[in-house]
Amino acid sequence: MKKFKYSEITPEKIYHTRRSFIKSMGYGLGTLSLSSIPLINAKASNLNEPTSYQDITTYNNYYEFGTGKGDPHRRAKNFSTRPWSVKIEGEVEKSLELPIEEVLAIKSEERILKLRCVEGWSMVIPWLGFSLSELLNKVEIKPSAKFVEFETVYNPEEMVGQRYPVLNWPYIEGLRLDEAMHPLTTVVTGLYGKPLPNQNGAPLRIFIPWKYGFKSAKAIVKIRLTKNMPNTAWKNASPREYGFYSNVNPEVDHPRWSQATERVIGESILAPRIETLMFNGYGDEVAHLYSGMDLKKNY
Ligand SMILES: Nc1nc2c(c(=O)[nH]1)N[C@H]1C(S)=C(S)[C@@H](COP(=O)(O)O)O[C@H]1N2
Ligand SMILES: [Mo]
Repeated sequence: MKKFKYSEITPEKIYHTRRSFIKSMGYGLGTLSLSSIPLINAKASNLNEPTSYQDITTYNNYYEFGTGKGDPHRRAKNFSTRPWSVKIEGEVEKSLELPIEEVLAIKSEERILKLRCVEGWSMVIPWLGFSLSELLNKVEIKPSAKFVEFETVYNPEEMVGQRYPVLNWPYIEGLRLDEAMHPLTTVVTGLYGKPLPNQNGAPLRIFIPWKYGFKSAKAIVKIRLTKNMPNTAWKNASPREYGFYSNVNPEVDHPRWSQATERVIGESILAPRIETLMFNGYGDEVAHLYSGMDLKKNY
């Protein structure tokens, strides 16, 4: 399976570890591509150790199935992910409805990316997926489109959490169009080389590694191009706590807790928390999207 270019996906710390590893081997960066360094060679940072399949699939946030971390894996077992289709609509010349089979036929690759939850924990997940731009390029986007909205399925029969007004269902998330077109914005189709488990967002979800985990909506049925900034589920629930951008930023505290550090899921509870990095460590790739913006105001 083709690996995504490391310089584009690897959190900063690991990236630098790899660079020094390469240097210590006496190779120049010009002669040896970063992606040819096996994962096993750069263990200096705990960020580099993928979280276990067990933890990734049993410690979840998916309020449609309950607010407990163990609820999704217990309650999503029989969730129906077929038949399924994804509509791309809104500010496009012609809207498109793609059967899930066509989406899954797009070539996925392994992308080892870190998830940083706004609650202060993180995981490293070997996703399978492809860039969202590949899907968006299937439609002709009108110049009036400035944002992209993602909508999770509404199915209270099977999603017991949707029977309660915990959030304003269906779950809506959104990105600015240029964020959505960034190659790191991933349509996730699987993890650990397997189809995506229901609790992780089957049959498809998005993943934006430099933003807090809640931006990465699960079980998507609609992708809507819009003129105006989407009214996202979490911003709607608590605008003071959750902004539209929600870039990982250790310098901007959540009103109720610091965002400076994070707990690594899978480590002993006695293990020290690690430092949270700006843009979750993907700043080299994405910081340019926000040049000139006050990220304290645009949280
Ligand atoms: N539809 C939907 N998507 C969602 C959520 C949710 O409650 N509903 N939770 C979000 C949050 S808060 C996080 S941290 C991630 C967790 O993804 P994971 O369970 O695959 O680790 O999913 C995000 N996507
Ligand atoms: Mo989260």
